[in-house]
Amino acid sequence: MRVHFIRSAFKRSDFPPQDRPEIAFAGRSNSGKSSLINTICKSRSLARVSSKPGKTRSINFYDIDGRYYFADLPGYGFAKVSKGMRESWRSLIESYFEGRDNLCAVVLIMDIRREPEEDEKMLMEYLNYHKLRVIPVLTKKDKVSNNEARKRQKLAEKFFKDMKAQNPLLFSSRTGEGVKELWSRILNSISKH
Ligand SMILES: Nc1nc2c(ncn2[C@@H]2O[C@H](COP(=O)(O)OP(=O)(O)OP(=O)(O)O)[C@@H](O)[C@H]2O)c(=O)[nH]1
Ligand SMILES: [Mg+2]
Repeated sequence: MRVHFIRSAFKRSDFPPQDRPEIAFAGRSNSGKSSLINTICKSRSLARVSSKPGKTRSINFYDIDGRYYFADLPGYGFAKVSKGMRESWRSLIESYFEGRDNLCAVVLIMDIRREPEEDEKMLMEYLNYHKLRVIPVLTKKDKVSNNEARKRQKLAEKFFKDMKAQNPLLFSSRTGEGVKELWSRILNSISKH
């Protein structure tokens, strides 16, 4: 697979043309979005993995094999950032979701150790309103025991069922668990778009 970084977008006019299927990756800051993109692209350094959460302020676009775009969205849910920062996040995200017709699915990434919260609920309602397909992923599975993972998965299943979304899949960027299943869901959403 040939993958490369295209650009960081801070406004609509920076977005690439809508000439191919696109998949977006959304989730709380520090949930593991960039790591997941690197893992499924078999690249160590395609997407910048942050040591400081909430650093990504732009939408980062990647070219996947000249066939698709991946969009790494800035993380949400940063209690520590200013209101001004939150507003600029909101306006960038809204300008992205409103009218991105080539967008086939949004991979919603959650740290398996966290329960879905108000932020996830709001994002899900927003995505449902825009009739966007959601692929929920519980990542960092290697951080918990299998027992704990099952417990977390059950909780998340209920949440996503209530939100009329697919069942979440278990993933780990450390072990590669879930990579095949995620690709199959991504390709499925592209073929159905
Ligand atoms: N053990 C483990 N650590 C992970 C996994 N995925 C991500 N991490 C770690 O979690 C931290 C955050 O990962 P990122 O991929 O930068 O998260 P992000 O969602 O892109 O963060 P922002 O861009 O700041 O919103 C890093 O220290 C990663 O090494 C995983 O599956 N397992
Ligand atoms: Mg990131």
